Amino acid sequence: MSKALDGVRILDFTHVQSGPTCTQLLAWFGADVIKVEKSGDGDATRAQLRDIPHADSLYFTMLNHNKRSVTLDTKKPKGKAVLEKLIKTCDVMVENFAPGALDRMGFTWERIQELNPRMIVASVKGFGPGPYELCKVYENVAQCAGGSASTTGFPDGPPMVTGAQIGDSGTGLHLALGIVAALYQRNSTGRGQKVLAAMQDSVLNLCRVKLRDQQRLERTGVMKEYPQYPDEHFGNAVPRAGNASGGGQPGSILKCKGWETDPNAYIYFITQAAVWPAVCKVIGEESWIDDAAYATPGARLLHLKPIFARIEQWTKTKDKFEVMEILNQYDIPCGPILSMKEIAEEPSLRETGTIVEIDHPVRGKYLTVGNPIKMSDSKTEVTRSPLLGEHTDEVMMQLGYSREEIDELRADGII
Ligand code: CAO
Repeated sequence: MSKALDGVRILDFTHVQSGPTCTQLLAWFGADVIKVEKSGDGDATRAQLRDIPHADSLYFTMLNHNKRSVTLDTKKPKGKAVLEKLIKTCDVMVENFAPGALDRMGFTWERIQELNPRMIVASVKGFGPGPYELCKVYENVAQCAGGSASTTGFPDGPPMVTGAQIGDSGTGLHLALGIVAALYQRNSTGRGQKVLAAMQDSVLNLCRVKLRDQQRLERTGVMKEYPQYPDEHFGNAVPRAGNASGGGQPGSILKCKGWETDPNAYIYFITQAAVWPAVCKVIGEESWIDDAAYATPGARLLHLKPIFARIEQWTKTKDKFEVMEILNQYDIPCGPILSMKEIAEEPSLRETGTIVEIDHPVRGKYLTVGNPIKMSDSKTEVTRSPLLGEHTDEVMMQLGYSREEIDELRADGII
């Protein structure tokens, strides 16, 4: 079967997490992704958080599937000459070096344009143009600068980062969309262009509802679905809302049977207005259906804490899967808090290819997250990540280098 991005060749100059997640997605859509790494150690993540001596780490393997790996010293003149050939034969260069690194290497936008006017140059940077544009940035810096940390956590606690890698993987996802759009535009213009996804911007994009709330707060001085309402004072910035729902339907995380010993015996419970009578029936509070204090969504906002406390009395009598089963009979939206262990073992996620088992020649079998985007005409087959430099000779030959030239470049420490 053909793939959506068949024929697209990516010069993957990315490292760590943000850039590699982007190029991995493009590879899953069928692009030929050539990862260029420093000879010697390659991408630093190959050796980070290692669980098996001498084997590429899970950090690396889980971000670099379906790619080819080439080692190349792009700071030496002979290495630059190889990179120039790659630029001439690729459609997209993706990079997430520290600001200025590509220019210092001699590959400015103008130089790349000279070599290949159709080349799309896609970059992840920590910040867009402005006071912080030269800063190096990792995941949690982006979460803090993008509005996520100040709005995550409990009202009486410090700002909090989330386990979801919205700064790195989130930005990679944004960049991938920019690349695909630029490829589409190139069909009509014939030209490449620069694509920038800044981590701060991407996090902020994912925190859009909190900028909504900032403006609501400034206009009305209160947000009735937040846990601070009605008893506490709102300051001048969006406060942390604990586990309150970010939308118009109040929700909370509630204990289920076994919570005393199981840290994940919880369920997210949403008191959607349309099913309020069903909620009352399920928890045994049928009088609340017509009681003026509870009958309307507006009235309930004054009593969310006691309402969720009463619902929790009920959820505590059942395990989270029983709660889920019962609530779904009434279309009451809810979600069990699943541990990574439960997710890894979930058969339906294996069947859809969302969780995939991969065999690696050095580390053996491991689990990874497959392509979360499913396409009917471009199926993803996840293949293992490349060993460092595994495809150097193959790619060099495709670029027209002879066996002797390759051996000479290797002897010179270029590849
Ligand atoms: N051959 C020779 N040199 C190479 C090379 C190659 N194949 N590939 C990279 N290099 C060089 C770069 O040119 C750079 O050299 P200079 O500093 O002399 O210009 C050097 O390697 C290191 O690049 P770096 O500064 O990007 O790497 P770092 O480990 O110091 O910083 C990071 C890492 C992530 C903080 C930085 O790259 C960054 O801020 N990137 C943008 C934001 C980003 O993507 N952050 C998310 C990372 S994922 O958590």
